[in-house]
Amino acid sequence: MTTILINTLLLLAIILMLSINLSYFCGKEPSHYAAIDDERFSIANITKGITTISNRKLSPFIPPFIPFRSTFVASPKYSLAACRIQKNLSTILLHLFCYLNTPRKFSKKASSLTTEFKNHLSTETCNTTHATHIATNTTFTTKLAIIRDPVERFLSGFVDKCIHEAKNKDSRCYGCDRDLVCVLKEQYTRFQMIVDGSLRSYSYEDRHFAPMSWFCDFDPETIKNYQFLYFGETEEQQGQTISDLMDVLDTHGVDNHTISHIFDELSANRTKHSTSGSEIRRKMGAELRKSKEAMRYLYHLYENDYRVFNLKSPFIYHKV
Ligand SMILES: *[C@@H]1O[C@H](CO)[C@@H](O)[C@H](O)[C@H]1NC(C)=O
Ligand SMILES: *[C@@H]1O[C@H](CO)[C@@H](O)[C@H](O)[C@H]1NC(C)=O
Ligand SMILES: *[C@@H]1O[C@H](CO)[C@@H](O)[C@H](O)[C@H]1NC(C)=O
Ligand SMILES: *[C@@H]1O[C@H](CO)[C@@H](O)[C@H](O)[C@H]1NC(C)=O
Ligand SMILES: *[C@@H]1O[C@H](CO)[C@@H](O)[C@H](O)[C@H]1NC(C)=O
Ligand SMILES: *[C@@H]1O[C@H](CO)[C@@H](O)[C@H](O)[C@H]1NC(C)=O
Ligand SMILES: CC(=O)N[C@H]1CO[C@H](CO)[C@@H](O)[C@@H]1O
Repeated sequence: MTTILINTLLLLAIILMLSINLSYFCGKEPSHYAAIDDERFSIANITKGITTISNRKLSPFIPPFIPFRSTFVASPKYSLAACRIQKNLSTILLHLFCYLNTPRKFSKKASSLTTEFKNHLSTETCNTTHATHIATNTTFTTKLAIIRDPVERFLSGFVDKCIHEAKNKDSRCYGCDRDLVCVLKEQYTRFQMIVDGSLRSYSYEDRHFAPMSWFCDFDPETIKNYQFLYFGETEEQQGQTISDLMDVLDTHGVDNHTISHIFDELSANRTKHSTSGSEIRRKMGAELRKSKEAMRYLYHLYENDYRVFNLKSPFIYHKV
């Protein structure tokens, strides 16, 4: 009898959650999130009770820590390694680590860490820069991962894959043709299938939209071995990430000359690394905020990422 009661309560709670009016970016400042007004009514507080007692099948949230193939780079010399989560930044990380692993003698010309750099790096050095499963490898005293706001990450991926790349490839983003809800819905279904083991082959889109907590061999234990750098959306935040990264290099004995070179490269080309300033990005962001359905999918897809990485969730619970 108590089981029935608990189940009924659970159902009610879930229905209540589904009817939560989500809003996003309520503030006037588009690059900042509106904070959760009242802690007591925070989604974290409400869902905490539910997710701990309900089984996975009942929860509409995509769970964290599903193992997903990841790539890593390492510089054993500096006892430093990193997990590459996001495509764009991951290219930079690869080049940066190649640069660290390349003997100091190489020419000034071969200095650009972003686009041209890779043409000058030795393939051999870059090959050995790749690593596997760093999370528990004690060779590296610091394991880095760069994380980004989950909704911003989705938006950036959407603009990049589902708008720009889809221009030359109709099948891109499941043929959704710029439709946010269509992509989110498809992705939500696919991730649910991945979670319950019924989907075996992953799409290009899966890799870009999967929750960050699925990467890097993260689990509740290994995640503690990582040092996180946060990649924000504003110039200032991105500048901060770069300085944080330089501090890490400094701590690991990278010489000043190399650090200042890397710093100049990353700083000069910083704005190119993100699409946060683009017109289309703003337009899609506005469209996203207006769509309740899109917001609900985002909430179910990424709320766990906000929790796992201790990021301020943009989803607001409104008292009803
Ligand atoms: C949802 O919340 C927003 C912001 O408070 C409000 O403008 C909108 O009317 C609400 N929608 C519903 C259906 O309650
Ligand atoms: C959750 O709600 C309870 C009861 O209202 C409150 O005491 C607690 O501080 C809240 N915790 C968080 C994390 O908001
Ligand atoms: C980096 O920025 C500098 C200065 O704007 C530019 O000259 C250089 O070509 C850029 N490098 C890359 C790889 O984009
Ligand atoms: C680097 O790796 C690629 C792909 O794995 C391989 O084809 C190539 O031969 C390697 N080059 C060197 C110099 O090891
Ligand atoms: C740790 O990483 C180093 C360098 O990449 C590698 O040689 C070693 O085999 C790794 N150790 C384990 C236990 O994976
Ligand atoms: C390198 O930087 C550190 C701290 O910024 C400074 O104390 C040191 O003198 C610098 N070394 C050289 C060789 O410039
Ligand atoms: C360094 C790098 O790969 N930058 C890319 C980031 O993504 C934008 C948008 O697709 C590209 O234009 C940049 O080249």
